[in-house]
Amino acid sequence: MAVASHARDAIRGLYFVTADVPALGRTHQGLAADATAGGARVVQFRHKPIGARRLEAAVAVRAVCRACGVLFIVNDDARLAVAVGADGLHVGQSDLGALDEWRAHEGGLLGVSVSTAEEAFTAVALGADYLGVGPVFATGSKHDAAPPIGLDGLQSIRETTALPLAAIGGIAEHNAADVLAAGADAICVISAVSHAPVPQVAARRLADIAASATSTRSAR
Ligand code: TZP
Ligand code: MG
Repeated sequence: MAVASHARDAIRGLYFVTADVPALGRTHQGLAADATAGGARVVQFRHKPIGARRLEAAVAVRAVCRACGVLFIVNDDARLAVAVGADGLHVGQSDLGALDEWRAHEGGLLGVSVSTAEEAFTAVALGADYLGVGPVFATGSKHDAAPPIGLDGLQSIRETTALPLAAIGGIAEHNAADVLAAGADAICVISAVSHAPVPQVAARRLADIAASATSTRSAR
């Protein structure tokens, strides 16, 4: 099966990007378990500090994903993605150097973060299987995030490509339907789940919003 058609099927609904929140006693693994129990279809392991605990946490998140058949993606680090047998690698604009190492890993998905139509064209040319688009709204979860592109920015990228789009940045229950209506295939969140009073409930609500947007779209 072509990777692109695999991605079309895989990158939709709720896409959870992991975090650990020590102040709330929340770990990558625990939050991945909550998100998938709530209906997340994709989990991306994202942990910036490099060290032994990173590998340990990645392996634990992989176990959660494997147990429920959810797609497991690793952020930034192609070597880690290969080492833990990830289904995909997700890279930002500053991590495109990781691609050669990942390409050797046949059949794995490649996601690339983009904020503009130009970056989207380049990512498509580089062989991306899906695009992470954002930040759509202001976010407190990424200190070096680009300025928000808004729903208009998302829509303009939607017009450039048929690749699946995973929208990210400040997405939560109150704006998720608008993001999906603007053309996102998946809603990608960190804090809307990781900082929610009950992460599993928050994930379920977001997954339900995505499911009803998808069924409205296919009924048209
Ligand atoms: N890339 C663009 S915005 C962002 C990343 C990783 C952070 C999204 O986090 P949140 O809490 O869902 O706004
Ligand atoms: Mg990155």
